Amino acid sequence: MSTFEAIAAKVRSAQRISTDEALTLFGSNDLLAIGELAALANEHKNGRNVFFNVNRHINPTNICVNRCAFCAFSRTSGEEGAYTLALDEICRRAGEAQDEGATEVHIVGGLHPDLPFEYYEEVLRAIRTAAPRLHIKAFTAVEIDYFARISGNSIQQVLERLKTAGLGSMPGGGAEILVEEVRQKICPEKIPGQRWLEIIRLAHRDGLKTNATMLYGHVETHADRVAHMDMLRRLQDDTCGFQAFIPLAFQPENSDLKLDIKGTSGLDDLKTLAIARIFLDNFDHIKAYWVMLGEKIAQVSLAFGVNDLDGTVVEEKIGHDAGAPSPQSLSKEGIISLIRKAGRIPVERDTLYRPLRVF
Ligand code: V47
Ligand code: SF4
Repeated sequence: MSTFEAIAAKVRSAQRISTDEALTLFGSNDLLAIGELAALANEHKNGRNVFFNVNRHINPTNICVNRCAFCAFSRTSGEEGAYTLALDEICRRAGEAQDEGATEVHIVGGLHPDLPFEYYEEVLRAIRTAAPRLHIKAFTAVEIDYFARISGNSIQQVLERLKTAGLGSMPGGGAEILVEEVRQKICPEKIPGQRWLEIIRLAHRDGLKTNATMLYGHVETHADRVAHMDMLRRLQDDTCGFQAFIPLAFQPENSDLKLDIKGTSGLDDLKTLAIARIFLDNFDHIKAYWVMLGEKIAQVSLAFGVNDLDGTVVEEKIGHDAGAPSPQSLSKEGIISLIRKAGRIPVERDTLYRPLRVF
């Protein structure tokens, strides 16, 4: 196995590290040394700029047939707290976001047992009419697979129809940990990891950019995290369609995964973000999602290889239903100040990472 010094030499000369080497980094407790390497890898790509965008999350329904064990957001139809937003309400929220300066809506929801595929096309069309300036980033690979099943369409047909209705790109959810043994424990009803990768490959081939997430801090091992990132790195070598990698720290409250844990540690969060920056040499952006990390760790992560902060959000349900202690939203000024105080340059971007304004 490589020593830390051998790995450091590779990172300094911009060479790719192996899965074994990533595991060595996970086994090390020298967080600052790992962070320094990640910061270097990031500086090569992004200098001192840190991206953020102004967006709003809308979750049209929390009714979901999958009921993943880690998910505190989903409900069964008829259960207390189950909801489905009316199209008018979705449009109202999108319009409000546009008026307040957002450039993106982020739309994901449960796999509803009764709504037809046409409903989701309607959602996109209605947003496009109500808020034509917003980029619509919507639907995970898990939802796309479900739409294909309920409509009898192929994945390609579903993607084409959604693009026609206004889909601009896709978020990175549903990946969880792509290793099958882990999925069997945390989300047995969800599509297999290989299917997630297949759908993302088709989306990339179709010209859609996507993100990739990793839900960590539950039953998975370090080897599982590395295997997950390796699958993403291989796909990215083929397609170049991923924009950002977003590690999601597991929030344990109200979830059916009865683990004796209080959530991830700050050390694990920073180490995971830093190793992701080092290992995923073909990803341009590593995004800290402050909703799951908390504002303070998100800010510190900017010295550990992270170059993208998500976002202003406004209202978030998935993490907060699971007990995330972070606030519901961060103002644009709040994000700018957080980046500035970390000694970096805040750059507002659009969904496709075109700079809109340097602060
Ligand atoms: O897929 C569910 C995760 C994801 C919990 O692409 C949980 O820009 C932690 O994917 N604790 C949805 N995480 C959110 C998501 C996302 C968020 C921000 C930006 C982007 C992007 C994507 O939330 C799900 C699942 O992995 N999740 N429950 C929980 N208890
Ligand atoms: Fe449904 Fe997604 Fe929650 Fe799983 S994570 S139960 S698919 S909403």
